[in-house]
Amino acid sequence: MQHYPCHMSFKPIRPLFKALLLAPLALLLTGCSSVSGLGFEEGLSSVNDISLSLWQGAWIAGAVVGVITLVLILWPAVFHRAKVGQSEFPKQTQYNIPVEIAYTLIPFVIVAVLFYYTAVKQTEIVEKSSNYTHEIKVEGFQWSWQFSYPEAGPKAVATGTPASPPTLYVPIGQKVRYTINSNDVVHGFWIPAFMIQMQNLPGVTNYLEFTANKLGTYPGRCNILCGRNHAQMLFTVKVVTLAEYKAYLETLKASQA
Ligand SMILES: [Cu+2]
Repeated sequence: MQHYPCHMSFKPIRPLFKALLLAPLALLLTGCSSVSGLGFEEGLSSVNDISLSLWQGAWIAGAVVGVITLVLILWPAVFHRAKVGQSEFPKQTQYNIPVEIAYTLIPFVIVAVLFYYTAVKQTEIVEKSSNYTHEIKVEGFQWSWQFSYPEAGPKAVATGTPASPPTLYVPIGQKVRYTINSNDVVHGFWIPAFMIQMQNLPGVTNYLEFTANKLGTYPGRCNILCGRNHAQMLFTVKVVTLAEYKAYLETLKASQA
């Protein structure tokens, strides 16, 4: 058996190695305390509030897996380098059943945990209630959107075109049920800031209920590739006060008369 003076040759590397290990950890810890949303804006909609802990948990889980993976990569690279003057090929370990079971099971457990929490939050987000106060119909078509407000009668309809994208008016603090469908192909009703997306399917009606909690204007998109002019399926979401919302519905009705 050959003896290598490890403690002699690796001393200068250790501080660097420690720094490499601590840097991502420090970044993670400072990130957690200063930006609790980790890039996720809190309080914009009821959906943001539901999925915030999922978002944070996924980041923390990703960071833990990332740090462990980094250590596993750096450890052999630093401590198991070819020694000076070493000529023999290192011992090879193959078909190690416990190790193979471990690296099959661990990713499975990670996916299962993420899946479980995602399913719990998704169930909460898509839950249908009877206590919503407004209903808005969202119809996707090639290549724009039609928003209808049945509470103001059949004339309260805003139809967009690619040249003139429509605006979806939403009353602040009010639970709205969105009735989502399509009259041609599959589209995707997506408001990135609100963390919501639901497919518009021809022949199927989907429902989504949420409350917008902050006044403002937010971009809306189609996020299903639906044809040549998919990129033009833009819309704007305007969160307004209840009085402004009602006034808007009246002007909408008047403009259709
Ligand atoms: Cu589309």
